[in-house]
Amino acid sequence: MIATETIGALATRLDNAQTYVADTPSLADTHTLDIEDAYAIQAALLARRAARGEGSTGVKLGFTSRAKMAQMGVSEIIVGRLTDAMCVADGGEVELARFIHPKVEPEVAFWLAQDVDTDAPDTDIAACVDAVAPALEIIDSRYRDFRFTYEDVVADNTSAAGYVIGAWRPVQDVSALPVRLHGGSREILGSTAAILDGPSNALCALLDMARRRGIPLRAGDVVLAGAATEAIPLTPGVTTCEITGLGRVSVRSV
Ligand code: 0L1
Repeated sequence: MIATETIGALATRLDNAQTYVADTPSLADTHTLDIEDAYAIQAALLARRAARGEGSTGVKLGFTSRAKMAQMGVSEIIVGRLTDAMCVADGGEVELARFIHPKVEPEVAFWLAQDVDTDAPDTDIAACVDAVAPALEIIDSRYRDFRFTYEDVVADNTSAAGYVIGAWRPVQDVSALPVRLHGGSREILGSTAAILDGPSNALCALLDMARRRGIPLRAGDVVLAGAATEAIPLTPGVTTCEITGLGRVSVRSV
């Protein structure tokens, strides 16, 4: 484990990269980090945001597609935190100048209606979910030229930068719904099945991660279950995610 001062310094570096919209080299260029260090840096980064008044709104999962895991050479999902500063209203506007090199992904969002008891061995996390919605996640890696390691991404709060949630609906089967992501000149088709073979598997994986990493899952939290397709650049104009049977959600970038 690296020294506490180093954790604080690296969290400050990532926080400044986001605040001043200035990319930073991979932490791995100068530090040997393990996954515990990476989550400790993420926690320190979120503590800085909380100290500025940002409220926690939930969690997001990353590397939930088999293709992305293979690309990164890993077999474990990653967890990041969402805050109210990242939330954009459905159909609302975001300023591209807020970001370094943003991309956008189509996702399924779950809404937790009750606290999840992460200590009990038989917790049914799906039973704590009250609603489901289509979502867009804006990711904005703070690393120069997208050059990062697995630990770098975790430290950087899994590239979390923004999210948009469509209309919430009662819980339904979302295991294999067609997905269409459209933005700029790009249209990507996919399926929610790409999210760990069904987003409800992502919930179980989240519970496991929450137990191991001491992440609280509270009533009112949003859970972004992971990307259903590859990410596309966030470009000026409207980006839409449409999930057949679940609805659509959009954001306008200016
Ligand atoms: O997929 C995710 O949301 C995790 C972030 C992956 C790293 C990146 O492409 O910025």
